[in-house]
Amino acid sequence: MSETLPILYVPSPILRAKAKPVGPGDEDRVRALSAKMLATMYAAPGIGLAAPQVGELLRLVVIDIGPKEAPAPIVLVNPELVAQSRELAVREEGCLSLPNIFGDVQRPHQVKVRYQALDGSRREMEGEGLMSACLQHEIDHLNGVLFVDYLSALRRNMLLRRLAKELKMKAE
Ligand code: K1U
Ligand code: ZN
Repeated sequence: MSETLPILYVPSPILRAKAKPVGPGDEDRVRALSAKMLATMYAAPGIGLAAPQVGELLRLVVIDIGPKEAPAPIVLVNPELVAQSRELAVREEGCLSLPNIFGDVQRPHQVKVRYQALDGSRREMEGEGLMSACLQHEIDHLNGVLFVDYLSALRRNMLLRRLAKELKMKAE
């Protein structure tokens, strides 16, 4: 198992920045980083992780929504949302960068995502339900968007204030 990385919490400004595309020549760095991201995601535990959450402003995401007994990791390099259903679904989301904060988010029920695999090959995948929410949540991270941005300002501010208080108490 690879080493794990510290996860950044809100209000880190890195979580609000736009990540840069992975380019030619980044292969070794991205392979090593994705292994550490998967180890970090499994240890958290979580079902997804985007590179900015571990301080790397790169368009790189890892996902595994499967059961613990049958790991099915997916590494998405430069993922792009290319299609989405009109049908919407509401699901409760959490975020490893917002510990113990949960909220109901409405998003397209189905999406199609184009990305590159670690070997540079071009791929497409479709997801619905939890996979769709996870793909959208992780791609949002690459654009500096957090799930709380979809909540009302009142609810978002209440949750962010609660988190700030909890993190301050933990640090004392
Ligand atoms: O990106 C992240 O912060 C990870 C996040 C992904 C996510 C969760 C829910 C909906 C959409 C995207 C998480 O993994 S939060 C933790 C979580 O959902 C979970 C943890 C353990 C078991 C099952 C789920
Ligand atoms: Zn998140």
